[in-house]
Amino acid sequence: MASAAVLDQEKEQRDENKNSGIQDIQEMFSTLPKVRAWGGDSDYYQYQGFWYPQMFLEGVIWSQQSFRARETDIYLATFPKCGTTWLKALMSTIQNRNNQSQSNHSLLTNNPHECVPFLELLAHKENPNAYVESLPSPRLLATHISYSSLPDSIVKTSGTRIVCIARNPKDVLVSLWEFTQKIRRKTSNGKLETLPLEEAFDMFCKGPSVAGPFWDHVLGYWEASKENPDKVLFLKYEDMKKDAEECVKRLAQFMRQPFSLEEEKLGVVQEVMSFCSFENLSNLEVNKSGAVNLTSTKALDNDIFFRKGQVGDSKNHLTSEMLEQLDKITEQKLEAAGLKL
Ligand code: PAP
Repeated sequence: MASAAVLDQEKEQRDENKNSGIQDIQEMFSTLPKVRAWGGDSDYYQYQGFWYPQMFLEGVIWSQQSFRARETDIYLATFPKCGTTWLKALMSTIQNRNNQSQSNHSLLTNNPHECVPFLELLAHKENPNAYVESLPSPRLLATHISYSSLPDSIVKTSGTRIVCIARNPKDVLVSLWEFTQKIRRKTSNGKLETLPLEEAFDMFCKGPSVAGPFWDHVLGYWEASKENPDKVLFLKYEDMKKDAEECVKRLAQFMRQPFSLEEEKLGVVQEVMSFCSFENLSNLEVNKSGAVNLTSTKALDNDIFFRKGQVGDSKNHLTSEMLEQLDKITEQKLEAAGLKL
């Protein structure tokens, strides 16, 4: 057994490594373009063409340096506010449908973000490498990292599967703005920092937001799905709202956990869909009153992940000029690649 002195020495060494790691990262951060955005308490840094708040970026770098994918891993990759919470619920329900029923479903007691963690935020766990290694296969993880910055091993490991969901950017902007309204920094007199919609619009169009620019982010996954449809499945929030059944079946098939004919006959697909619907999830007690610790420092109320869950709410918030401008950017950036949002 190791003596207390040896353990102390090892701990000192670990702390030293950790501190020098932090110093390296801080030096690297000081070379990156940076802005203060979205009324939050963190700077946003531009790294490999995409913007991340410091906590996310530390995780992006950790995952690039240390994370090892497994053949059986399944990833959910999203730009924020495109349907992450919904897809986390659906994917974990599809994956666990044989071990849980409506009465002992893990989503009855956990927000979808607890069931499927964000890879980059696991960096802030006490021992992230050991933690990700301890997760049983097939691992289900989510990420907001751009396709071009994903850890090499996710892209190169032939068996890994990546599901991406995208959404019309006008609704994404409004959803993001409404979400940010609820988590803004407090000023010295205890009031929330103001975040005018015009300012959010400007930031969103220019790029700085979590994993922005939006258009480059979705384009990366769209192109990867065209190149390798067996590895990357590209879904749209609006299609899911229109025909969830078809999307859920495709999703299960892609996850290598297709619904059997027997399951289809028994109505399991409809059960999964209705359990994960906005109406059901947003009315669960856990999502009305609970909170989730996405990082070790910040707990978020579960209800902020459920607002309206509708298509087209942006027209109730954005001016016609804003709507037009966003349409124009979307056309310019995505049309040539054959992507319509
Ligand atoms: P995240 O990336 O921060 O996790 P994400 O879940 O992608 O957020 O987006 C939240 C949006 O999905 C919200 O949209 P809204 O602001 O326009 O209303 C939220 O209401 C919606 N949402 C959450 N759960 C569901 C669901 N089960 N079905 C449909 N939409 C949902």
